[in-house]
Amino acid sequence: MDSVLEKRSLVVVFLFLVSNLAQFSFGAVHKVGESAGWTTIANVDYKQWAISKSFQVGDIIVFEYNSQFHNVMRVTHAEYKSCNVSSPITTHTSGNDSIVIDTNGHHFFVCGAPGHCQAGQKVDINAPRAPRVAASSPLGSASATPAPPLAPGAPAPSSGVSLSAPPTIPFGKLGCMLLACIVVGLF
Ligand SMILES: *[C@@H]1O[C@H](CO)[C@@H](O)[C@H](O)[C@H]1NC(C)=O
Ligand SMILES: *[C@@H]1O[C@H](CO)[C@@H](O)[C@H](O)[C@H]1NC(C)=O
Ligand SMILES: [Cu+2]
Repeated sequence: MDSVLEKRSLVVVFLFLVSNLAQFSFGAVHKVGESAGWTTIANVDYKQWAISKSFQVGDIIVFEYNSQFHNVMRVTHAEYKSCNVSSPITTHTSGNDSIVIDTNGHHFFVCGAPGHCQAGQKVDINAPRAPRVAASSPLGSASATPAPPLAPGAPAPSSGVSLSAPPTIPFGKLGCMLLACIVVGLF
């Protein structure tokens, strides 16, 4: 009896730790345009690139480019849409700019060189409030569906937990509640 309970609580503690590690892990680094970088000559579809990524607060966006020809300007949504670079929020010109995504929501970047934004050198970095479940790995979204809720007292699942996809926050809360139940049950 005791050992079953112990095993179960160990599993729950483990899952709880994993879910929290995933939540508070260090920010991922995303290089805009991958090897092509931030440019107009490679015909990079920055919209498609951004859609294929999962951005979160704390992530680092790297713009790598030839600073003789390009720059990076953070602009408003309206300015992004109209490629208006007359009053950017911030301007980066190093040629190797690391920008930390420090808030949820959309972050709009364009190149300020004449005609470049119109030619498609613009990117919308969206860090949604709830972390996207879609896997960012090239292997595809193997487990895009969230785990079904656990019935109270049901044994914790020993399989079906994918380490490639970060656990969702409700799962962490559920793990927390289960942990509390088991701790209370032990004493
Ligand atoms: C560009 O944006 C600035 C500041 O938002 C605004 O004053 C200006 O009218 C805009 N220009 C165009 C052509 O929309
Ligand atoms: C840009 O900076 C990163 C580190 O921040 C470095 O690893 C990379 O080599 C740099 N790239 C260039 C072209 O300097
Ligand atoms: Cu440019």
